[in-house]
Amino acid sequence: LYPEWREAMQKEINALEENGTWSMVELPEGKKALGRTFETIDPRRGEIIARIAEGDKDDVDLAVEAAREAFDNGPWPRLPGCERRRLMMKFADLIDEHIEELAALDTIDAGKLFHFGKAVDIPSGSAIIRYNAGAADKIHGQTVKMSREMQAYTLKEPIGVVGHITPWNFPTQMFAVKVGPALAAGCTMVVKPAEQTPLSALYYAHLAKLAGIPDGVLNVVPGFGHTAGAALSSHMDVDMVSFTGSTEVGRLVMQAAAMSNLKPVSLELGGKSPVIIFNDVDVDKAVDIALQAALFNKGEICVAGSRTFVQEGIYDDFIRKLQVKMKSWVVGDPFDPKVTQGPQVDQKQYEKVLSYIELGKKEGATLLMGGKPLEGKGFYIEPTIFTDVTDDMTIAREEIFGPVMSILKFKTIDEAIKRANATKYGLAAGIMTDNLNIANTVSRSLRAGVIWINCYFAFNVDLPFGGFKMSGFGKDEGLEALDKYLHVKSVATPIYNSPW
Ligand code: TXE
Repeated sequence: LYPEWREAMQKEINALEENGTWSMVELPEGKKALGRTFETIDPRRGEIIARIAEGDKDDVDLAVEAAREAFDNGPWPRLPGCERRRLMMKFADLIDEHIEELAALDTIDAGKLFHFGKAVDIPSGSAIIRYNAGAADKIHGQTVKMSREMQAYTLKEPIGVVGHITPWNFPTQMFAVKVGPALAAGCTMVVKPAEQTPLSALYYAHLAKLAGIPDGVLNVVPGFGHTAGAALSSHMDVDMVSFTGSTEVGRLVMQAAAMSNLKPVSLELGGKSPVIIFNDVDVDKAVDIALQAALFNKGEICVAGSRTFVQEGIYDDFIRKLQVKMKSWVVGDPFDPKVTQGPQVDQKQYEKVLSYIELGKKEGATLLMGGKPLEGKGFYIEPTIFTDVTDDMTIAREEIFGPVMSILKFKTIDEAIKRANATKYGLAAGIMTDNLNIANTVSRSLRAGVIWINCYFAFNVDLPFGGFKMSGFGKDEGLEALDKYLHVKSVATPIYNSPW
């Protein structure tokens, strides 16, 4: 870690110890914390960073109780929107003031690139909070003239107590895209961060409190999925669940919601996104984009461009240029600014990725480069590129969630569309061509929630994000995300002696 950062953290820890305010939660009388903890691991060395309080069903019950009370009787849903906006803006400002600490927490907890975190992850988190803060006082219904004798209007009301279950690959953005719109809508909430990366979520809760967001509005319960996560999704007093994670667990969350109080759910799940590169492109540029699409964030991103379709006319040139480009790809400690790829998040994901690499070799794909773990401590894997991949191979069908690029050759536009769509997922897709007709035809033909033409990862707070098919439903980001946390109520009333 950077010495200045360590010093600042130490000061903060000393102050907390002196004030005796280590526990930020005052438990109601008669309730006792269970005192169980779990370890969070630094993937750079596989060593323990800290022991975290392990929330279980009882803790989720307490947090939901607090959120319920804050929703039913507290100020948050009743504040004028501009007041919620003011407090959320303060929250966003505090995030910006703590960029360094937050980026460092996500680096030691998730193995993410520190400099990228400082420049992009954390500022985009505060931008998401700010965007939603700006919407907090612009939540409107409609007026409807039903007939000459009847008129009606709609009210948009906060949906209630929300459960947010988040994954570990983007601890900050996942927290912000869920909490931001729910806060703006006037909801209260319980966040269950991924057990691999609970640190920054706890820090965000601390900053929200400093910003003046009232007690009970934003609760964070770290813990495991099958206990704390399951308790949240099956809770009778939670009015909605917003989940990001694997398709398998998304199904469990939906099932729990259906079997409890039929709460609505939004699911942002896995993907197997295609990047389709046509003959007419600038190959150097295409290599840059396709490489980032497949390997960015060590492949731990739901929209990873993990199937690279290259048209036969440029195939050989593409492979040659890719090999040259890979020489500047550096795997190592994510605090080092020269490094482009850090370690996988934990032992489980590390082993999962290595087993997919073995499957790729066994099923007949050509290993162009990489394929091995790095020697020494930590969950580092060489960036791995397979060529001659065919659609039926496991590496072309299943989400690997690691630094593995699979290259597939195609001949015609129709063939590319058909093969790109031949997946149970539908999250994102990349198209690279200078031909407008091809770009338009292919973008309309792909069954995916996000299409990037001549770019990749073009996220924006104002652009709805979410998948089709088994990649889930419901949007994070954009004003669509706010709508998820609002009920629409229709109010009708007769009108007498209307002239019209
Ligand atoms: O995901 P889980 P895991 C994919 C990716 C990855 C695989 C497994 O392919 O390799 O999923 O990762 C909580 N009820 N994605 O096992 O288990 C869990 O505690 C309620 C894609 O880490 O889905 C965590 O907070 N909650 C994805 C969250 O679900 C439960 C990002 C996600 O963990 C639960 C992450 C249960 N029964 C993984 N079980 C994306 N879309 O970006 C677990 N959880």
